[in-house]
Amino acid sequence: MSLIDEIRDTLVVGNAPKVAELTEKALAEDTPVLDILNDGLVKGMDIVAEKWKNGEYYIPNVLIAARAMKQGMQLIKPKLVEGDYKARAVAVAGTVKGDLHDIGKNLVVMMMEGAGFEVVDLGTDVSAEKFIQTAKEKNADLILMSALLTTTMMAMKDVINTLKAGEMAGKVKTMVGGAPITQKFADEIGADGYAPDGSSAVERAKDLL
Ligand code: B1M
Repeated sequence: MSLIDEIRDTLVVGNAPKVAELTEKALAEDTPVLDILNDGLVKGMDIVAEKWKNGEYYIPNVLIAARAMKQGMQLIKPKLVEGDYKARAVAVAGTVKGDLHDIGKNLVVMMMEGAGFEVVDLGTDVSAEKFIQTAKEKNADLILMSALLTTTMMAMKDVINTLKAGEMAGKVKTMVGGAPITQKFADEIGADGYAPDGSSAVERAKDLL
């Protein structure tokens, strides 16, 4: 079994110290960082998601796998952010109000930082006011919103409507993403951009600026 497959399978069983050890080993062997991310860590999390859906895994299993994912991500972050570019633009990122999922958002943040964006990460459960106030304080070019729940998707619309009604209207672009988000939904709520994953988020953000 390849080292990357081992990372994937170790993440699925939630063994965080082992995921960290294998990730360090893969980095030491000069394994491409995007292979570790996409074929190891993200694929492992996909399997966890599938197991949860099938009723084979419960929330504690998902949480320990998420912790292992975070450990691996922390280790590859320095490599991902070794981008060639200098601060391309400033983005404010967060998971919208009521939503605590942050793995995908963290990945998008890392990819954006890797591409030279300065990202102010507000974490999870972020209100419209917090997004907009921070964008104003940081003189940001972009607001990046993530949502994983069908019940929290509409919070993205609140951010966009509040933004359009205030003094920051037209001064900052908005981009949305997350498992239930589609281009159609992004258009409906008036977001400037949508991306299905971290790499396309970087490309879309570059297009918007
Ligand atoms: Co939650 N959860 N969860 N969960 N969880 C989902 C989303 C769910 C689909 C599982 C299921 O039922 N099949 C379901 C939502 C159903 C729905 O809304 N229709 C669900 C539910 C129901 C819940 C709870 C309500 C469960 C409960 O308590 N009864 C609860 C809600 C808590 C809350 O938020 N208020 C809950 C809790 C949790 C945990 C805490 C256990 C844990 C989160 C841990 C954490 O994030 N720190 C968790 C997890 C891990 C998941 C699943 C299994 C995996 C999500 C994930 O991390 N995926 C998820 C199932 C699934 O998605 N299939 C599920 C890996 C990650 C890399 O992908 O986040 O999609 P993703 O991000 C991708 C893209 O979407 C995109 O790029 C990323 C990289 O490719 N992307 C963007 C994301 N943001 C972007 C922003 C962009 C651009 C692209 O631009 C700005």
